[in-house]
Amino acid sequence: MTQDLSAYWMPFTANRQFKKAPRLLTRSEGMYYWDDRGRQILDGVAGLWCVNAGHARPKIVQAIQAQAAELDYAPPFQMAHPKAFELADRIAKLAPAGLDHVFFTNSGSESVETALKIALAYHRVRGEGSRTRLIGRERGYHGVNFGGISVGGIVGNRKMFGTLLGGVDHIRHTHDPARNAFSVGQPAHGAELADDLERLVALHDASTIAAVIVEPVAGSTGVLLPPQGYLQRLREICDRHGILLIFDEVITGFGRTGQPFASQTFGVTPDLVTLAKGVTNGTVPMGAVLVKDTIHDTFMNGPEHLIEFAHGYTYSGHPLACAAGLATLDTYAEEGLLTRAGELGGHFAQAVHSLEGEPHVIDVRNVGFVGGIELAARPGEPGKRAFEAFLDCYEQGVLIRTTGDVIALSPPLIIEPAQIDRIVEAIRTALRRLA
Ligand code: PXG
Ligand code: PLP
Repeated sequence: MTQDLSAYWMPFTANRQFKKAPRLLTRSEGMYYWDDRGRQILDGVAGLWCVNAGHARPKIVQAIQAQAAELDYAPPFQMAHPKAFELADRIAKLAPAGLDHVFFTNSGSESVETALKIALAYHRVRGEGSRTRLIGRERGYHGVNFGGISVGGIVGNRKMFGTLLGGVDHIRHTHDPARNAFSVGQPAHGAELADDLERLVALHDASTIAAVIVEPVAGSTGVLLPPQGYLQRLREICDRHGILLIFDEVITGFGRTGQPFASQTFGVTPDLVTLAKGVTNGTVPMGAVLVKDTIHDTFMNGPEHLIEFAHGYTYSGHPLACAAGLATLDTYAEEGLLTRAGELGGHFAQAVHSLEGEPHVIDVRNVGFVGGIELAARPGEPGKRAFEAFLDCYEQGVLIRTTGDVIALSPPLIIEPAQIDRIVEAIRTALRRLA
């Protein structure tokens, strides 16, 4: 590397370590990346849980190129362009029934902020402005903005940043390896953990609580699945107390769990859904919030010349993102990708669970095309063993991702069985030579 790497302060990266031995990707196609050494690397993580249709898909590439030449930007406030309406309609048709309205953002983090604000404003508009409390869950990841880290439950993402949002509380996480280790699919034990919301209702009173936000499957924190019956129970408790239920589907959206949305996989419909990543196949930043009709309609009152919801981003519904999104949804539909993780999920499950019994492996978790392989932490060096496995796999030409001591797999939905096997064998090889 002749280039000076110092100016770029890299996100969520050990900057000094990285810059001593950079890993630079220079090209991508289908299931593969190529790096600056010209090596081909099998993508086991869909970039960062987002390139669900695989890389450089021609239809998406062409749509972005054509859009840039035709209409580069259109102001989204008191103005619009046709593709924003078209994409909103297409997304609403994929979404669980009743979630027919779409508010565009530019990332998962912005989607979370937007959903929390919709929840607060909704209660106020309908005359229950005392509902100001927001409830998250321990180990939750909801992006990095202030609302998201406040309801989030990852201490490392919170502790440096002061007092965060007031009026936030958390229910307990559902991770219970003592009872559920090596469960295939949803673990059997832990539905009763949803009752922790009743504890917070008893403490704060339902009349002060606006919404609860959870990931149907927690990704960033290490692939935590909802115990059987847990999400249903959470839904029931929210209904009983008039609390809105928000599913953060930033990683689970767009086919990751075997249905377009995890709400459909698990048969539980929330009031608001946050999405991002897969909506444009990772090509152009975009996020959105899906909103239940009754919530949306509550805002559509009062004088028609007034703005109903004082919120929005300069780049909400950006033309390039909308063009990319439409071509992405076409590609998903043409190739049946949004249900492929269900169809091939059996092979994927078998492959990742074959790592049970390998050195250091203390749990394996899976749903659709999501795999979590948890390693015992090396004493005094949390995360280091898994990171070494990541480096080893990269040298073998396979890109995996680690969070703490969990290896998280989330391959593009176009992956073939032999490629699943190759990823798992690379991990096996790495585990067998790791200290
Ligand atoms: N909610 C959830 C559930 C996410 O997984 C976000 C919100 C934030 O999205 P943006 O687009 O603002 O990054 C995410 C993002 C990982 C990893 O290592 C996962 C994410 C981000 C960074 C790393 O698993 N997910
Ligand atoms: N900061 C300033 C000074 C701005 O004028 C704006 C938008 O106009 C923003 C921040 C917000 O930027 P965005 O809409 O891209 O989130």
